[in-house]
Amino acid sequence: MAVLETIVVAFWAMLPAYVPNNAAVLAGGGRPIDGGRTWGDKRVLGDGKTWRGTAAGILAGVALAGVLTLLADPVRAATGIGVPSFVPLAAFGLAAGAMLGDIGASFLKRRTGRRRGAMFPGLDQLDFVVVSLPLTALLATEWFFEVFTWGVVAVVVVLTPVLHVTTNVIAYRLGLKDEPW
Ligand code: CTP
Ligand code: MG
Ligand code: K
Repeated sequence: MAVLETIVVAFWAMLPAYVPNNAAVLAGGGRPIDGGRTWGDKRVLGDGKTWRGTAAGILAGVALAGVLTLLADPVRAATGIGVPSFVPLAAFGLAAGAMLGDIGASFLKRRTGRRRGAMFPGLDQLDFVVVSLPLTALLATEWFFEVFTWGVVAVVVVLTPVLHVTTNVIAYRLGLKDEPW
């Protein structure tokens, strides 16, 4: 695969994992997942991880995978780039894995004494990749290894932090997010 094609495929394949975080920011609020519970003197997850945000994030990711699946054939025909369609378990694995990774990151942040909204460079940018890819490999194994070649994975690891930083700065400037990370 040519470099440009690999980049397009990686971005397309990861969109259902990228969008849940942004949807959660827009939809978040209401009851926190940890119900306000603490472990030791610190919250388990904190007020930044809510049921509503998580559900909206997963739904948005799965819905986007559905739209991309409808678009895959026409885009392939028009551009010759082998963008993938999504089987249902892949869509769910990418979206739910992204939310799960973000929740896991909050757990680690609270354990390490970071308050809600504090930054954790590296983890903030890659938490959702670290869980969404293995979960998808588990749930939709055949699909995963067909789409996520080593080249695609390498692009994802480089591209994701760049996109994450860019979208969060934009969301912050628009007043949608409290911090630019
Ligand atoms: N959000 C949510 N549910 C999620 C993830 C995010 O409701 N599962 C919403 C919350 O309103 C949250 C905002 O999106 O404050 C920004 O998300 P994020 O940066 O992940 O959370 P933080 O507030 O920074 O909290 P933490 O320090 O735990 O990451
Ligand atoms: Mg944050
Ligand atoms: K986060």
